[in-house]
Amino acid sequence: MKTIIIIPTYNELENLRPLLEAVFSHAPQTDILIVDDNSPDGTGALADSISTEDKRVHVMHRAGKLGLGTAYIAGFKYAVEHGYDAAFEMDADFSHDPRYLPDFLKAIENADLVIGSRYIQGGDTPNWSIMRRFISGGGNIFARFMLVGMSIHDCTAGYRCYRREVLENIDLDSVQSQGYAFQIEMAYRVLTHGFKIVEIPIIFMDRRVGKSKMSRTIFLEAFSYVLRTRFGKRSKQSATSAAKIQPYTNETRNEVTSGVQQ
Ligand SMILES: Nc1nc2c(ncn2[C@@H]2O[C@H](COP(=O)(O)OP(=O)(O)OP(=O)(O)O)[C@@H](O)[C@H]2O)c(=O)[nH]1
Ligand SMILES: [Mg+2]
Repeated sequence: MKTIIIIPTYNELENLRPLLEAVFSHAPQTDILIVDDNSPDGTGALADSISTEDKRVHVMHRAGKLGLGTAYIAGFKYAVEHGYDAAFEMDADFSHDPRYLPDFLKAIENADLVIGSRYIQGGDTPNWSIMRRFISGGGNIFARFMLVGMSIHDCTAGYRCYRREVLENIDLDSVQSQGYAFQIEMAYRVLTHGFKIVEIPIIFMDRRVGKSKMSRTIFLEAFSYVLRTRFGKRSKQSATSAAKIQPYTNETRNEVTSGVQQ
C-alpha cells in the first residue's frame, strides 16, 4: 500500500527534523507531505532542504496561515492526484507519536478510516489539566449526542489514516471547517457515506516545544458546527436518513460502521 503522511506546519522549526526521523524509524516505507503556511521561523525552508536529501519527503508551500483544515484538504488532493492508497493526518508537535504508525498501517488494511483515539481503552491524555479533559471529553460526548449516527468515541482526534476511496468520495471542496470542527466534519461525512471507521488507542502527549495555535475561536467553531449540523436544514435531511440506519451492532467495540447514504 502506497501511503503518505500529511504534516501541516506553522512555526515548527525545532520539531520538524526529529519528527521526520521518528516517522521514518517506524514507517520507512511511507512518504511525507509537509504543508507549510510560510512559517515566519523558516520551517518551510528547512522542509525544502530535507526534501532534497530524502526523496520520500515532499513540500507544499502556501502563501500564509490559511488554517489547518485547508492544509489537510490540499494534502488530501495531493495524495489522490499522486496515486497514494492512504493518507495520514499528523501534527508536527509530537502529540501524535510515530510509534503508532505500524498499528495504523495494520488497521487500515480492513478499514476506510482509522482514528487514533484517546477515549477508548488503552488511550489517554496523561498530561492534560482537568479543564482540558473536560472540554475535549465533553465536546466528544456532545457531538455524539447531537449528531445522529455519530458513534465514534474520539471524533475531534487529529491522528488519522484515510483510504484513498474515502477522499475521492467526499466533496473536499465543500469542507469549510478548520480546527476541531474539521475533524468532526470529516468523521461525520465518512460515516454518512457508509464507510468503515476503526479506532485504535493512542496516548496523546502535549507538544514538547513550540507554541500551540489552539484558540477559543477553534473551540467555538466546533461547537457551532455541531449545532448547525444538528439543527440546520440540510442536516435535518441527513439526520432523518441517518435515523433509518440499523442500530450499531459492533462486536468489536472500537469498530464503527454506518450504512447511511447522503
Ligand atoms: N499549514 C498550517 N499548519 C498549521 C496551521 N495551524 C496549525 N498548524 C499545524 O497544525 C498542527 C496542530 O497545531 P497545534 O498548534 O499543535 O494545535 P493543537 O495540536 O490542536 O493544539 P495543542 O494541543 O495546544 O498543541 C501543528 O503541526 C501546527 O504546526 C495553519 O494555519 N497552517
Ligand atoms: Mg498540538
